[in-house]
Amino acid sequence: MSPVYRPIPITDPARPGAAMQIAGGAVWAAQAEEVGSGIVLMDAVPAEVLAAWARPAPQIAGLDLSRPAIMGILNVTPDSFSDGGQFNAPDAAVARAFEMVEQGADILDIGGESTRPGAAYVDVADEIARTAPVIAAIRAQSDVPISIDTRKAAVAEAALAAGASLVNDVSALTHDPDLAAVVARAGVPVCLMHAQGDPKTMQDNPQYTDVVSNVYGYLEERVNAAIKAGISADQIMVDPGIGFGKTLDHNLELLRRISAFHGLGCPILLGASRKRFIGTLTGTDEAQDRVHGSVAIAVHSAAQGVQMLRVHDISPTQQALQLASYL
Ligand code: HH2
Repeated sequence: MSPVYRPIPITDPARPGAAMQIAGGAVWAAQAEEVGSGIVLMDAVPAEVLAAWARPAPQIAGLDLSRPAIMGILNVTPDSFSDGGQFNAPDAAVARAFEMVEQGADILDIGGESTRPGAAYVDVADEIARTAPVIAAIRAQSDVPISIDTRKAAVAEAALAAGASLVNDVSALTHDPDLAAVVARAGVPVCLMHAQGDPKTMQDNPQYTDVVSNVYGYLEERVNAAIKAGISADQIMVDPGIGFGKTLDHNLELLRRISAFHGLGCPILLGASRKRFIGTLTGTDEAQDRVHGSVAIAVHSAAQGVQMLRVHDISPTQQALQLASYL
């Protein structure tokens, strides 16, 4: 396993003259960490990693990622862990979509299959019937970017035909062998997320030698596979997959060291909103009661240079990020 390096983020207005700007955003670095070893000088970081850190983030679905974008979650499912059953009637889903845009969502992520731990598999036809009409209805009234959260080629194809602009695959193009070609042909961006195991079994006993290095290595391999399948390198986002085959300690370690993923040269997307680890740490059993903890993670992530935050609660996240951006 080759070493993984991480820019140690600086957001302080006083920064060393030699500091480098990370991915064209608000975060800088003058020192690095070799994950698992300790702090090293920038000179010790391989040139290709430094080049990846320095490269400004590309636009994704027309969004400027020099500041973190807010991706609003819309689950049109009966069983999602935090909002399941609330928005599965098409009218309620469309109304919720416009409410999120009004509150400051830059992009909407629409999913028709829950991937929460233990979730059941959803038939392709059902998943299309849940998602495509909602996407078409939003697109008929707005040009807001729309992401389809699916692992399946046929669902992505129907969503793209209905007006979706990005494919968000929690299996990083490993679940359905046809999905990479659909993304490549459409020329749309894709988010590749790390998961250990299938939703049904992933929380059974997740294990890593070093979680940051292992997740990094997996995403590096998946980025290369996506490029090989014809997907443009500047249209790929990466996501460490908080809660997908991870213990509390794994999640925390990934969040603390998330700036490591800038080394992949792709914008970073993070989905931590209302997840179980926030409940475990704060004693909040109900997902709806985890808003403040979710906002704290969003502000922390922005300070690590994360470019897109997938969240349920748009207004509080938007207000917190806006304030942080002035400081
Ligand atoms: N998390 C969930 C679903 N999709 N996509 C990305 N890229 N990153 C994530 O962390 C992520 C994701 C699970 O959360 P949610 O959609 O709120 O619930 P459910 O899967 O139960 O529908």
